[in-house]
Amino acid sequence: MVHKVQGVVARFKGAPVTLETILVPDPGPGEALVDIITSGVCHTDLHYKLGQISDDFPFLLGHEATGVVSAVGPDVTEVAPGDRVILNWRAVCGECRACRRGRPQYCFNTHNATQKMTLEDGTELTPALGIGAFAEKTLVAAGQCTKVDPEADAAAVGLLGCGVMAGIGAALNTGGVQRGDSVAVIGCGGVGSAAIAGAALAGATTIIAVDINDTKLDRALTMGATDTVNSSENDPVEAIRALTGGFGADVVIDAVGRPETYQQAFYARDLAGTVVLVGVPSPEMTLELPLLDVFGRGGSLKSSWYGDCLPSRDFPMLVSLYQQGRLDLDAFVSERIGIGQIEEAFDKMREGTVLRSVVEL
Ligand code: PAD
Ligand code: ZN
Repeated sequence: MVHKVQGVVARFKGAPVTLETILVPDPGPGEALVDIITSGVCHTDLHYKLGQISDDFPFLLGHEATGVVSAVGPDVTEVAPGDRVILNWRAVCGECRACRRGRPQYCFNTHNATQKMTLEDGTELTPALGIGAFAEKTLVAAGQCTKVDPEADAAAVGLLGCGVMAGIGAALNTGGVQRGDSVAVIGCGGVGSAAIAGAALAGATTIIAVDINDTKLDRALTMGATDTVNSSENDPVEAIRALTGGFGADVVIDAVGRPETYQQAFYARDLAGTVVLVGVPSPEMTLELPLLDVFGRGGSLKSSWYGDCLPSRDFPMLVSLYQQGRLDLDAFVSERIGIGQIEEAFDKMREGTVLRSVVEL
């Protein structure tokens, strides 16, 4: 059976998104059909719409989602109809060279549903990050579903499906933030704020929030930041050094992903410190650094795919911390909107007035 539902589609590069009827097939082998409850609006959705990720239009947008499994393919055992799940975009294969070496968080062969969702005229859709959750139903690989406690607020925990997990994981998993560390986070949107919350969770004692927007900086203080720097007014490298005894931070997280913010992160860390790039650059961006500085400053330069998370390990743990009141996921939900309000949500994201708009289906 094919399900006819409403979904938010980006048809052409830069064109406003449109609400379309889409066709979603029943799950085949290895697949799960999910009724979406909530889906957050992430900057990555905007990157897709602007053609900054690929040219595989039309895209079915949305990927930070909580849902309920409504049907599964014949061989699926990990989830069952009725399960409350958070969707993830890195279902591990278990067989690639990373998985075989016991590092499934780096899986080099993550997969999505095999069958395609389409427009009514048969045009195949490319689901954002292999999910496509601004839709009443979506089809994913069963491994993209992680079962969580249905009592937890869907809008809040669904954000673990992308931006919030990427940020927390950038601090905890990729950055390896330790008790007593100093941490600076450049860019305090959904991802950067989550990195701040992650650094606080790990016991960092100095957490410096850097942004060009004072509203974001004020909010960062409520997420665990101890200091703020408006980098449109002050040199962030000097400011971070001044706040860390003249040395720089142990871990600097770039949650913007531009050559200039990466360069700030590179020079704002202490000797032997760590830089984590979690913001996603666009294809035309390049970086030039003196190689002697790369050598002389030591430490490590890391990129963070999805916070190097393992959804089966990290989602239930973070949901539990949320339910215990130790991780304030509610603070990331700035507003709850309808499926027809994605363009307004993109505008608010650009203006910097929201951390996350969350669509309720
Ligand atoms: P957002 O738009 O909510 O936040 C971006 C923040 O950066 C805003 O607060 C801006 O004010 C701030 N900013 C912009 N330019 C600068 C600058 N030059 N200096 C300092 N601050 C600046 O986006 P988001 O938090 O949803 O996403 C941030 C990035 O992370 C984006 O590139 C997104 O695609 C990426 C991302 N990566 C992963 C991953 O797995 N690596 C996952 C999810 C999102
Ligand atoms: Zn995202």
